[in-house]
Amino acid sequence: MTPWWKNATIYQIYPASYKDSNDDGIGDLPGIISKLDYIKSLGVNAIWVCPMYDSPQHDMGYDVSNYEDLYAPYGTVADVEALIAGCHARGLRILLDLVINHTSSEHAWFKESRASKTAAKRDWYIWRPARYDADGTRRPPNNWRSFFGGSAWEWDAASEEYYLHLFAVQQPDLNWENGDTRKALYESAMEFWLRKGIDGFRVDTVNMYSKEQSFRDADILDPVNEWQPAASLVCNGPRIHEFMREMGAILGKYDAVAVGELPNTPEIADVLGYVSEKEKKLSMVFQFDIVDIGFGPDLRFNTAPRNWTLPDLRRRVRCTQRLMDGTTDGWSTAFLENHDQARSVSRWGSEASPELWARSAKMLAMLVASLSGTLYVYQGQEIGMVNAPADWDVSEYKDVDSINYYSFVREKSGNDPVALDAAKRSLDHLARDHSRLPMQWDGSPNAGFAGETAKPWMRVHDNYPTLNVERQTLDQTSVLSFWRDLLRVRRENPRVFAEGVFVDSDPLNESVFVFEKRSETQKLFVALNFMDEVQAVDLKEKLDQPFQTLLGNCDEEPLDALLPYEGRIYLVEV
Ligand code: TEU
Ligand code: CA
Repeated sequence: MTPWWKNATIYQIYPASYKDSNDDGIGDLPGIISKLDYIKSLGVNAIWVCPMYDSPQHDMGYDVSNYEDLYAPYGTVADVEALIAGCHARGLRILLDLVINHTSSEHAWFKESRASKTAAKRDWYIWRPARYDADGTRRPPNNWRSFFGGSAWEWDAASEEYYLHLFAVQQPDLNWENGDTRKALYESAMEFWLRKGIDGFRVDTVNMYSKEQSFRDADILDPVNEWQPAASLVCNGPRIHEFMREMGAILGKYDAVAVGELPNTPEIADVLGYVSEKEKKLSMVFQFDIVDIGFGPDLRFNTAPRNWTLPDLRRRVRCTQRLMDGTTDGWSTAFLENHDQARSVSRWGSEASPELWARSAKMLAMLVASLSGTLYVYQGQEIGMVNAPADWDVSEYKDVDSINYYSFVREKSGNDPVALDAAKRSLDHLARDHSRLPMQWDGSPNAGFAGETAKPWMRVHDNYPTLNVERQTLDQTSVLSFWRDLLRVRRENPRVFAEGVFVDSDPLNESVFVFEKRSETQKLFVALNFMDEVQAVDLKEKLDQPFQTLLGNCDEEPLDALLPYEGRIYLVEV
């Protein structure tokens, strides 16, 4: 029996930016509840709600100060219970976000831990003494870089030690080596909500809980930077699978699904360690092969638009898809967007004209929805939302990752305008902020995200009068209508869409991405033009059996050419 989540499409919601029901400018749970009928109408099977827990919001809720209560502007625990009931009443399932590599520095546990070196909960976090230079200058315990830049260690003057924070200073890493800490996490962050009937979790940074305990310096991979990336020392550590088995046992008690965020794990054998069915750990993972394309080699933002090639993208697609080639008992995911990624149309499609914007949004939809694995759609992707305009001032970027990067460049360059301009252009291209602009519901002020008197926490995109749900609902040729059709054909042909074997027979082609998906009884041919010019193709030689065109984003369908950003999905019954 195929578990529900294998052939499912899961819709990701970022609570701060989805729907503000009380005009305080912040999205909230009653707002999400008011949109459940819309969500159901998309044809998705479940929602994943990003952290709504109590938090000082230094990292938009990924800094949890109380796992068992809500960030007040989002609502109350009762609102979550109403959201769970609202989902289940519509045949939707609900996943919450599980953020247990770290807590907020405002969490009671951390306050107790930092009280003194001998505090009962001292060992619940990762404290280490300073190192000192020859001249007596105090230094962090090692050279690890935080994922948000700078040292991964913060000096606590009161208790005279450093604590580890792989992310923001306000996100101290929990010490998973301590069994009491794990037990408290399993109860407070997991079972408190599982008992309320949620269907599972998206698990944040799922491979970072076991660090190499030597805490030795990371290899110098970036000689010009004082702090070094430590992914190899903090990801997939020595006890991670022991911890995964503990979590898997709890999830199993509730028959709950778990999708783990698995960065920095390129080897399939390592991925299988997390998602092989017989391991009884996680159900599936988010791998970063596709979405990391185009990132800088050292820093995410040290890059420029369109610095990727189609052969590189195809190779990355194959990296993830090969896990589901019928030879393994593992499972993965298909996604192009989430709250950490810039908008897919801006990264890989076109905004050159309204026609190319819509066509490329549909082309990218056909790419991701034709891939095997559980499909994830991020709020706004279904209407083709795009990056914030490049002429917005840098002050519109609210994300800690963006703010830290811009400050880093300002410091490093001595406030050099050329360097700062390049940094702003990098943020315009790849900042996480682009996925966090308020959802665009209609053409009213604030795009219907909030009432016209509200001041949304993040600026609404200027294009909301023409790019919004209401306008696209009325238009059968809209991106939204296309996504509804696409999810329908995927639902109607689950074996070949969600479980079919991916075959790319032309991996070096630099302009047109034609791939197949094969099941026992059907074959898909997906032909996608990634360029803004007409491309000659020879689809005739592939379509040598009777075929059906399931979907396409242009009117004509010559077998020897594809228009700019044209895509088609053909179905062959074998
Ligand atoms: O993201 C972790 C994260 O940033 C990974 O993608 C990885 O560490 C990095 O990209 C290097 O590959 C999760 C959440 O999705 C993010 O929003 C949070 O900021 C972060 O964890 C901390 O909780
Ligand atoms: Ca609100």
